[in-house]
Amino acid sequence: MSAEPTRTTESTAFRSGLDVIRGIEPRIADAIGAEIEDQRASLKLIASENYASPAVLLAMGNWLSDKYAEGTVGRRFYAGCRNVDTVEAVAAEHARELFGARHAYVQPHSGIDANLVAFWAVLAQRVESPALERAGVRQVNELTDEDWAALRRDLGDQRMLGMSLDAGGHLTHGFRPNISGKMFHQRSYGTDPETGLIDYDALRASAREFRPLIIIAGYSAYPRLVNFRLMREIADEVDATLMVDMAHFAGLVAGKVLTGDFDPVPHAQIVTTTTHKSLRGPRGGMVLCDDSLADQVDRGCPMVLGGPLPHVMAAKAVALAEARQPEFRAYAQRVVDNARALADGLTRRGARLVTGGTDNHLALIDVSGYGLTGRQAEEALLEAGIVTNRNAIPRDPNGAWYTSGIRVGTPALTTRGLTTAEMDEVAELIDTVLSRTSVGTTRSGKPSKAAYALEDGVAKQVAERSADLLAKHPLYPGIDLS
Ligand code: DSN
Repeated sequence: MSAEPTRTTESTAFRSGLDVIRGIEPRIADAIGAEIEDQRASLKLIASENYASPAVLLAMGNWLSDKYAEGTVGRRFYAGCRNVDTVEAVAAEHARELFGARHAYVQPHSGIDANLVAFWAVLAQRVESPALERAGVRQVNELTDEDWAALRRDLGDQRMLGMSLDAGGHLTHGFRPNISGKMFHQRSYGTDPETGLIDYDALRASAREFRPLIIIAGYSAYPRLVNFRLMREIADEVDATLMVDMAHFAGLVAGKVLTGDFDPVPHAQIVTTTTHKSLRGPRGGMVLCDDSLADQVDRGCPMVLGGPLPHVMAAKAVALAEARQPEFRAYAQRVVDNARALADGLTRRGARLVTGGTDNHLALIDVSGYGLTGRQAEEALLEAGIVTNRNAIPRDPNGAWYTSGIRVGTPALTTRGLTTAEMDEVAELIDTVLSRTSVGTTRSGKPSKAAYALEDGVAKQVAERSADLLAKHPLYPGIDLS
């Protein structure tokens, strides 16, 4: 974490803030205080989480939150947006510079919002439809019933090719429980059963046959690199738009660990991301695109989004400024080094990893090798103070609820300062818990996919070792709320 400003300043800022909140609703002040203590005490391996800096957190707690600012910089539907204009322009400038993008739109409130903006922009650009054109330029509430009927007809047959969920793809990439799966006919591409890697030949064949409007790349549980140059080549061959959702690995792109074929920005026409994962910013989303999509993307609000969250855009600007510092490159490299050390440590102890290892910030443990479901493993690890999440593995026999996988990621522990040598100790703790957990039973004595039994004393012993490790790397050392 940044050493500036001083400990005293940070402590004063957060302590004073909590005092003010406590005066109105003490339970909320207590919950905020308890959250930092929980985070300090746990070994956080959730691949999509991180610890934002005090400057990022503080940028969100202020009166920028009070402003409505629908529209874009210099062209708002509300008066008095001078300061919001500054905030949004600075955030977008940092985003463009950091990622080398032609255009940046920093308003989306989350990853799904960023994806919806991108889907709409591509539809508006690519689908020939007078109704769609009208929808793009009018306020949605001005559309007539006839406009809506025509719109549904014109949009009815659009197709999206996205990575399958069990291969590590994301729900918002065209899957049924999500609106994207209702907007598009979706077909999935997956991974090779032998290697676990994306099968680009199969992807190409599928794209030629399916003729999607959008090929979407990006993942939330794939532990290897994606060749975006090749993906663009395939997209061009079938006249599809390449969209990359880099939410998970945006920090690795920002930190120049993913470059050349593995940097999505020069290859995709449109790139979306969240800002709170490896990028270490506030909870939110962002869209980067080339000039041809910029106007449509800027119509995200009011087409898809509500009014922007100016306080969160301010925090995005701060986080992006941090990510432009040389230290962030060192951080991104350490995230990957740590993930590799963790994966090696697990493999040496006999754990089975999907694809056999990792090239990015995450690894996926196939816990069926320990005789467990993901659900059992997740809960046993949590009992010992290790926070992970269960995740499907390719062709998972236990489905998306119980799963056979545990996803582990290193962005958070790396922010905390853990080293590669210490990741070996983390691997030891994970392996200890998993190898000493057995399948529990239901009340009627049948084996249960949810129940587990951790040997007596293991949780305590692992929690103590984990506390020793974490004590060497205090979280938010500049903040003392006592
Ligand atoms: N929920 C995020 C993750 O954990 O990967 C993705 O949206």
